[in-house]
Amino acid sequence: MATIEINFDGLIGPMHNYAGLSPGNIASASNAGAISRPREAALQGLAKMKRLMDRGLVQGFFPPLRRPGVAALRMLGFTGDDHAVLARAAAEDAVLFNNICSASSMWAANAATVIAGADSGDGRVHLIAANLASMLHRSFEAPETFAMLRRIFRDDRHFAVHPALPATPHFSDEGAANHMRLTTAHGTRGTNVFVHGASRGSRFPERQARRAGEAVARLAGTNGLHVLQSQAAIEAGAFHNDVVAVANEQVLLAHADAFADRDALMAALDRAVPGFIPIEIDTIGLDEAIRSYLFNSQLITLPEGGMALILPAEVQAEPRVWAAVQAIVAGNNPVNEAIVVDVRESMRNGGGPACLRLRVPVDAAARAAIDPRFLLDERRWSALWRLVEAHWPEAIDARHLADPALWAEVTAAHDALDRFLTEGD
Ligand code: SUG
Repeated sequence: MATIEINFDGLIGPMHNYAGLSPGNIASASNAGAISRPREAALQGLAKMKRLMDRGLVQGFFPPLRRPGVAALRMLGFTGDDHAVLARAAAEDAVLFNNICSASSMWAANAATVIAGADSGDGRVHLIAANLASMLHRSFEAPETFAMLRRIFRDDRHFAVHPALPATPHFSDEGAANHMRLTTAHGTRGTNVFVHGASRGSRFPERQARRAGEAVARLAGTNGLHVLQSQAAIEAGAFHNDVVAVANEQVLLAHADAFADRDALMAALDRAVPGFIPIEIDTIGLDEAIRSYLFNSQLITLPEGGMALILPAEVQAEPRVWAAVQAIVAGNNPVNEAIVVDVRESMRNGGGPACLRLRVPVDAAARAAIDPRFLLDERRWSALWRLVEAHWPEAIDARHLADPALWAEVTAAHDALDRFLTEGD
């Protein structure tokens, strides 16, 4: 079997809510305090996974990290039973409490950076957990994500799972959302592009440090291009590069203003990637790109050949964006299909189809070494669907996260998922 790419989607957790925790992420800020619908959110995510499975792609999933994050609160000195820990934190530090309630691990593109075996120094697939140091709520994910990745990719002959880099602004790392791989085929040696920000007096935080990409490349034993994101993109709300660019095999689809030095990047990729196909879009503004999340689509290779874009439904609401999609699909390039999915609940927190998944390229032996409980077939997908329908809360009011009845409901949902996962042990 040739090397394929498996998408691992974050199953949207039962605590999914809109607390407005991410400055610079315009959707998150503008929906602060809104009512979320965790059950619908998770079902939307599962429906997206099924669309890819139905096209013959291998699909995996990451279970949501447990929230509210009692473990994080214990590390910060809160004691007692779980209820006491949560009650005290809610009473003493409402801001901290909201942060440990975020279901943000759903955005699996931020879980880790993945370096393909064909590019790494030792032939193994390297996964470097992201520290997510720039946002408090996301920083709590790192140690738990590392443990989860170790569990799923535990076979050291095929995978090397690294803990997160030091959690300081110098190494601020948001994972695969700021990494692109260009190559002639998934199994062929490729060129890794690490995109970063820089302190430029932007009104929004620059969430990825150059040193993080450099350290990730060293850890995986690979080289790469380190590319500065344009300030205009960050100012427009592109808090991650994957909001303005996506790559797959030899194709780079990007907004024309995504990078600080577009010419240098295009020239370097032209030299490095045989058959490089840039698709640059300059017919829409950065604002339209960010409202619609056109570039936060998944660009996938179809088993029968050719590529498809998995786009959020919001692209259809913007006539110029939808026209751009039609032009891409009709153009002289491998992208010949547009598949529109509804992930509105995640979109309202700034997470489109691409944010929800981590791409892991594997050959046959590495694929066989993955813990099969985290790979989906029809039966396991249906079981997850039923589990979500039975246990995920219907709605959460972000102003009432400190309600013990909600903690109990969400804990029961996590327990049900844990039982499902340990059945195979
Ligand atoms: O880190 N939103 C996430 C969205 C992440 C999207 N991922 C990618 N672009 N790959 C973030 O800003 C919002 C949570 C809140 O506001 O409650 C949030 O964390």
